[in-house]
Amino acid sequence: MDYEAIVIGAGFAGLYALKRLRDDLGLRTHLYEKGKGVGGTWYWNKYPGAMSDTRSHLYCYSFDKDILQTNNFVQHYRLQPEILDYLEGFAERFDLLKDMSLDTEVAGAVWNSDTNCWHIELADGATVSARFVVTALGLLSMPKMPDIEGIEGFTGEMVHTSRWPDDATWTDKRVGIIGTGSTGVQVITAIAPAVKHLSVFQRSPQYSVPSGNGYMSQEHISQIKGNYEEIWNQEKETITVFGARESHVSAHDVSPEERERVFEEAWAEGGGFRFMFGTFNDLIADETANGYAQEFIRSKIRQIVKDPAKAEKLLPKDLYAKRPLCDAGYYEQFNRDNVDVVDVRANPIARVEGNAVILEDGERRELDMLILATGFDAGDGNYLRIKMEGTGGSVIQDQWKDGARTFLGIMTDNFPNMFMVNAPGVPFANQPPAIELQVDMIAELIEETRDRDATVIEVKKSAVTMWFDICLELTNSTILPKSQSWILGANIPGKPLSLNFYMGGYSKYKDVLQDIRSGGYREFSFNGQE
Ligand code: FAD
Ligand code: NA7
Repeated sequence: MDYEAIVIGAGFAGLYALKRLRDDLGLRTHLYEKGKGVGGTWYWNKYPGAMSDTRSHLYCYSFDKDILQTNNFVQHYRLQPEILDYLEGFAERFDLLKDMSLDTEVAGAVWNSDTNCWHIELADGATVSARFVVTALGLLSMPKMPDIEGIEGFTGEMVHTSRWPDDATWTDKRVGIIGTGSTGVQVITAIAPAVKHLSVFQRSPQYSVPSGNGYMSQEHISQIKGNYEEIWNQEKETITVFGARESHVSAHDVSPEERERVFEEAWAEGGGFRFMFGTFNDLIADETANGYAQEFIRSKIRQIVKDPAKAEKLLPKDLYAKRPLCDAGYYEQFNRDNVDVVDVRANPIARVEGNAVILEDGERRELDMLILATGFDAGDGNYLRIKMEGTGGSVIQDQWKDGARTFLGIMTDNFPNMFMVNAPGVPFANQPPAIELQVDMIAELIEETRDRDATVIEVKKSAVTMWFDICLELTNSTILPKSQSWILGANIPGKPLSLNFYMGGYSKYKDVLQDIRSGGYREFSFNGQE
């Protein structure tokens, strides 16, 4: 056996897993990452305007109190270069790089029931073996390319936002962008002032609120640093841990004037999660409550966008139930003469020819650069592209053909000793602390296996089925199934329902883990024993 544990992926999840398994459990551990550097999401997504919209002091590992004291975050939200710098610094500080192979893609993982080991196949054909594997392949990591005739032959510069090259330039160019999700909104806002012309090919208009990003006062920063432990403790009792002060008030229980006041206050303060979860507690649970928020944001769009024809195209008419967005002046960009919105639902893109995007009505837009902000095959996207074979010839692609099924998002049946971070079924919450919960549980389960003098841990199918049912029930108690987005896998044509999230959120997930502990880990078998 080459290693006791192998970790795949060097984002927030993989880096923390390597540290925990190697330093705290003392396992001989190695990490493989297909990127040339560490950082995961923040290594790949270098597009202009990329930022996290979780509060700066919460978009980091919560265990790492020292680094926050020395880390100089200055704005409410961290921009991509700062987050990448933070993760690179984390890898350096804990001396993680010496146990990693970067630029190394994992192509397969096959379980050997005779030796109770995983055989990991690397893309270059080499094989390594390990007792345990932690796959930290990313929630939003496998890029989704649009299926448009002729696009691969585009003769200008074409770039997917999650594969943004360091030397890309857009100044004074004729740029087209497909996609107006969180990414598209950030890119458009960042590049609009500099480009010669921007054609925004919009399929679904978006609800977005101001981010409210800006520099924090020194007092505010000192106050956070001085009370950091307490802030995290309080946050960890919330559902989302986004720092958004979740509301306990229904939108139905206040007068129309009070609703307006609450929405105005949230709009002025900024933050997408703050707006969706901090105004009223039923915006994602109740269509009428949701409708109040929709109408408020639509009225803001009408006020901001001066050209009524453009404003009409930008007005979302469906539910406010995708991942909540925020921006640094998105709608304002459409007041520029050089920025245009093309409604590709009404007039779809027919094909790409040479350097032009051709619309169904025959209109031809010649471009120097085409930006694809078309999102990701979320959740199981990276899993389904690896050959993964568990016990008795089980293959992940077959096992998950009707949608991914996991217990807690960290393990699936027939795949002993294989743990996952951020696979479908993880809490809908700020990611770094949610990742810590999962990785800590994985470390605990490996320790439990050792304490029982066992070499094999496997989750029971009944636990996987139970977790799926819980996730389904919670999702069905929201209006999410009525909206089409990556949250339930609806952005990938033909993809079955993908329950990417446990909608109980962080604090309830933490309670579930405690129940498992108190119950003696009966959801798992150890060396085949109950
Ligand atoms: P990732 O960071 O995606 O890392 C997975 C790694 O696995 C990647 O580096 C990938 O190259 C590697 N990998 C995959 N397959 C293989 C393979 N076969 N072989 C080798 N390596 C492989 N979350 C929030 O909570 N708040 C936010 O504000 C927020 N903003 C976001 C903004 C953007 C633009 C995006 C894309 C995501 C955002 N997220 C946000 C979600 C974000 O993905 C998580 O917060 C977090 O970074 C996920 O970390 P991870 O380690 O699980 O996955
Ligand atoms: P999203 O949120 O999935 O957005 C993708 C966008 O691309 C969305 O506007 C899509 O329109 C659009 N899209 C995708 N394919 C096409 C085609 N073929 N034609 C036209 N438009 C298309 O991805 P993001 O990267 O913005 O954000 C993902 C997450 O990363 C985000 O939630 C953050 O957590 C970070 P649609 O809405 O499907 O009509």
